[in-house]
Amino acid sequence: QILEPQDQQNLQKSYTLKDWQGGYESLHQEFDYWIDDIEGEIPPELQGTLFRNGPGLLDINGEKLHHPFDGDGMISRITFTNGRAHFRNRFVTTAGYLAEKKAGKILYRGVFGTQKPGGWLANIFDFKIKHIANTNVIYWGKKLLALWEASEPYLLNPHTLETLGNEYFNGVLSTGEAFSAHPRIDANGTLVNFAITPGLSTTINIFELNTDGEITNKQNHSVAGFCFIHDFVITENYCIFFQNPVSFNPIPFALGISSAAQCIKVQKNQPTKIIIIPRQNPTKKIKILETQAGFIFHHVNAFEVGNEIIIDSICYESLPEVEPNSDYRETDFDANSPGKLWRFNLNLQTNTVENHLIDDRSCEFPTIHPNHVGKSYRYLYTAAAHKSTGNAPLQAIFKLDLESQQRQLWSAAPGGFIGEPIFIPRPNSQTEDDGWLIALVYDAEHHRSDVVILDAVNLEKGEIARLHLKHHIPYGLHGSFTPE
Ligand code: 3ON
Ligand code: FE
Repeated sequence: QILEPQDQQNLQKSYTLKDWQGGYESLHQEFDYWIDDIEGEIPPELQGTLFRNGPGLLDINGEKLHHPFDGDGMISRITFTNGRAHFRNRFVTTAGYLAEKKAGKILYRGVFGTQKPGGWLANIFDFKIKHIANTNVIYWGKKLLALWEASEPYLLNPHTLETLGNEYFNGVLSTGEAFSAHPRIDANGTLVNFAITPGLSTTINIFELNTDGEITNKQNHSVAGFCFIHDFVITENYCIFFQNPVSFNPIPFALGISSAAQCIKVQKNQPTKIIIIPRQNPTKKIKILETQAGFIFHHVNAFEVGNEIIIDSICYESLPEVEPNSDYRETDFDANSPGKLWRFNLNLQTNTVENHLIDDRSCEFPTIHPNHVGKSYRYLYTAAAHKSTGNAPLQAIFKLDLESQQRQLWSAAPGGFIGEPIFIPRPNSQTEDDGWLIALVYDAEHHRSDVVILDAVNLEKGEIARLHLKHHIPYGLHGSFTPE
């Protein structure tokens, strides 16, 4: 058999596990400095601040966390001004973070497998989970909010990143009430978010916030069964949730044997329920359609065309189980199923769902032009594997033109590992892809992270600028850009 050059390349790995592992070291220090080690040039029109969140600590005083999603949130802030860039990072000083820092040991159970030391006896009947704030950070209504889907937001000073306390939106949220890490901002400038109240049946809460950061609308809906819903999509008229096919058995959690997330099992052959909730008219009934979709963390976007809703999402055939005795640093990428882009066409007239694979490449952390949220769109960008098939760490940025089907790839392989890219429109841009993509790249060779700025029109011409930080930033989750 004669192999194409691309196949030959695909036979070799684009990374080593050792290089990848370096990005999962804790960062203890908090920095403040102007970035002066820069290749290329920061576009002078690029003005504003990129905020990023993610687990900054992967251990507590040397005791390893079981999973990175259990790590304390650390905010990084990169401010672009007149062709220069300033870096600052601070931990979100949640009560749990401060208590564990003081004690010098793990005091709480985490959702994703971290247990208090001492085995099940030390954890049995302890339902207290550490509230962290590690998943997203948004600047909205002049407030900087660090988000984690199982609790209320943390309010931070947008300049110093000092934690100021929890945000309850003038009492609309109550103590402990959740506010997800995946808000969406619609074309009218309204921020829409949700929260899951778990149980045997689940309540989905939906919030709408005005530009002053006030909650102006709150509705809740009860749906049958347990839900693990991390993200959602909006269109002009609907909020849409994919209820992943999972079962939840709380007994091992109660007995101190495993964490809450370890009690969730994906039911591969069961359908996903697509919950369609009207936004404007709460008296209108919610509609539930079914499809086969595996497991979904993130959606790209959704929009309405006549009687159809079109939704693009990243689907996993199965989820790696976070085994109690496993070490995520030893992940066998080949043994896990990759996340792939799928399109779902929901027909609200016939109540049917069709779906098809958009691309075979392993990807995660999709992003689009902010003005196209909930509306038809042409370009999507996502972190992706270097190779076009199979599962591997995120090392590249993939651009897909949904109209022409053209694909572009910028890759940091073999020594670079990438996080979520953010699309920033160029001021006064006329076309949807006229802007920049900014991402943090962990450079294993130098054990430090770079801020990479790409031209979103053409990823393949290489980076416009690469800003070398003085240190690494552990692999993060989500972030956002504000031109202010
Ligand atoms: O659903 C129930 C209610 C609820 C809110 C039960 C529950 C305990 C699971 C729960 C809590 C969920 C939480 C706290 C989820 C937190 C998720 C998190 C911190 C991160 C998720 C990240 C997702 C992805 C896909 C990350 C991918 C990363 C890479 C590919 C590489 O770095
Ligand atoms: Fe997420």
